[in-house]
Amino acid sequence: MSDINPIASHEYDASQIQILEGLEAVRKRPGMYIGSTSESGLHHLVYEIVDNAIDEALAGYCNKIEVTIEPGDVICVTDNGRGVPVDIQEQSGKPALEVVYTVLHAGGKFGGGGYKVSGGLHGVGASVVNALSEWLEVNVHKNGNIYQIKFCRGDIIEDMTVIGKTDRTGTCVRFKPDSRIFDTTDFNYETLRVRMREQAFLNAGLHIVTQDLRPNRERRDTMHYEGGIRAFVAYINQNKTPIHDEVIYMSGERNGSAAEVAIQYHDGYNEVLASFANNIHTPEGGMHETGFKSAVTKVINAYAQSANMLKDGEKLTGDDCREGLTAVLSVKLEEPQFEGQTKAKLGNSEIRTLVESVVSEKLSTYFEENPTVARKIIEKALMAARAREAAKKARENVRRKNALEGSTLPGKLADCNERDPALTEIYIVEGDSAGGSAKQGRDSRFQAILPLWGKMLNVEKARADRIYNNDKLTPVITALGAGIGEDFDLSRLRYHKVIIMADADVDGSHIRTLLLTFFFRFMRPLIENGHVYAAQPPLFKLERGKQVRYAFSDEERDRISAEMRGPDGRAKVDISRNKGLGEMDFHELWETTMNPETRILKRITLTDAIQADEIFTVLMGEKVEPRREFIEKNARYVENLDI
Ligand code: TSJ
Repeated sequence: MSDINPIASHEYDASQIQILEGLEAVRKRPGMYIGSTSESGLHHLVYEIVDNAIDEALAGYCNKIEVTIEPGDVICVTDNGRGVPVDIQEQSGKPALEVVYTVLHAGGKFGGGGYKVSGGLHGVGASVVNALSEWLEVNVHKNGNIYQIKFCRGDIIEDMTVIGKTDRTGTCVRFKPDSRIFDTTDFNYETLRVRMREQAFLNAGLHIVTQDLRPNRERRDTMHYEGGIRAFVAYINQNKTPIHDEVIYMSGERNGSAAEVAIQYHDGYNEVLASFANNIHTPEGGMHETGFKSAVTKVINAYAQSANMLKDGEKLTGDDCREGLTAVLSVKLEEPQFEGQTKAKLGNSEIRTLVESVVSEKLSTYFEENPTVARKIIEKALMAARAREAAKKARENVRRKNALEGSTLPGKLADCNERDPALTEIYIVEGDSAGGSAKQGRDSRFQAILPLWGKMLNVEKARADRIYNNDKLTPVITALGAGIGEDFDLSRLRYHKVIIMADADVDGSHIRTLLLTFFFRFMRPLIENGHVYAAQPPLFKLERGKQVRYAFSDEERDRISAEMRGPDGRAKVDISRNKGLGEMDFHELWETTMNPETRILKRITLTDAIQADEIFTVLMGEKVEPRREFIEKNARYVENLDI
């Protein structure tokens, strides 16, 4: 180096000092660069390296990436891209490969042939991984040579040298995270696999292989999706029932930015919107999501309007339009601005306009060309809107009632003595006479009784929203004490077991359907948290002399009657079909249906409630055809419904 001019040499030394300070800072405050030194920070190292290979794939030069956990928690990331440049960089007089690993913030964006779009969450790059690794080595296949360089805790310990010949190109990075820095160095294969699968979905056509070579936990997965984000949406919906077969795909670009969107509606209620900017997940949303949402709402309302599907003044809100929607939204842009608490929110406002115009144009066109799908989607949004309206009215009704009457408990409620909700139960009982027996038969220490409706509510004549405005449901809301709809607060629930007690006949099944639908739509957490039960009154009463027993199914009836007849088989056993709750005396009701020692309760699951809701929708709906179909199919259960 003695023949280098002294000024240049001086500059070289100065920049060297700066570099050392840079990586020193990373080791002093690793959290600043990778978030934390816990498990999440550890895995972040892998993403940081993989992001560089993904960038190469985005640039169109790489179609295969392998991520391997080797024994000893060593990570190896390999790609088949062009290979990190190895030529000498003018500013530093060092091989570009060395600069990438030793200069903070030097990403993959050097050289004229670099690419426009780049990931790298905080733009920290490979040097941070190097600084936080006990050792790190890189092999670059390029120009027919294999170049190697080695580092130890960020310091170079072997200059770049050629170690052999090759006929391919690519980069291979191996590193062992520094156990002095990290709380744990035990990699979770599943965490890496899920992250890599997401990347495979986001980069259509890219092959990703993940491997675990650690003893006794060997695994290997290959991931490759030609469909890209369409396949991502299909994957998310795999256990759901889509309401249209095809995933709708839209894309467009402008001024060096690109947007891709894939959507599909299913028959459920959840909305899943997964958004990405430069392949980085943005769970906090941002401008791309804002543009997407406003376009979807606009297009759906415009189509519904032009197809005359809206009543006068009716409008579909954004939430209505996204009920049951699964969407993946991926944008690429030159200078992503990540904001928010966890830097997971996209701030670039130009992206909102791009996504909004892509979705507006492409989705309208899709609707024009696929009117059947458009109608299905709009009908779904209309259902959501009408349920929302009904819920709002019901809430207002309850608020108004409470204001008028105070929050006094309903007069018909026979409350229990115990005050701890975890220990109490409420029986919601169909009919006054059954209500009377239940009040007499109960254990009033912990069982409350709320009789509903002297007579069966004439459900078939009432429209869905009127049911919820119906005064008959107000006592249920006040007795449970936890509010309704958006105001529902599970922590205020007055009884942890809510037991619906209704007959096994048509009227009983109406009440159950109605109550479950009501809970499902307006007190869903009640069902989700397993607080709702159906009492199971016995179906048969068996008598031999003074001996009385009950059976809950045909099989049980036969078994018990055989038992009661005894081995000689000549005794006479009277079997009667239970006529209904109202006809049992209080003692019988307690023994068969209410005594925790002997009763059978069926816990209502969300699936049960969804089923009830569907039955209800068909029964209450304004469409005659599906209702008739339903009734014909289920004639046994709804025989005395008059339509
Ligand atoms: F950054 C890194 F070292 F961590 C890393 C980089 C890790 C891995 C696994 C792969 C890579 C990487 C970098 N793969 N491919 C590249 N490509 C370049 O750096 C490259 C190659 C050629 C040109 C060119 O203009 O000719 C430009 C670039 C950025």
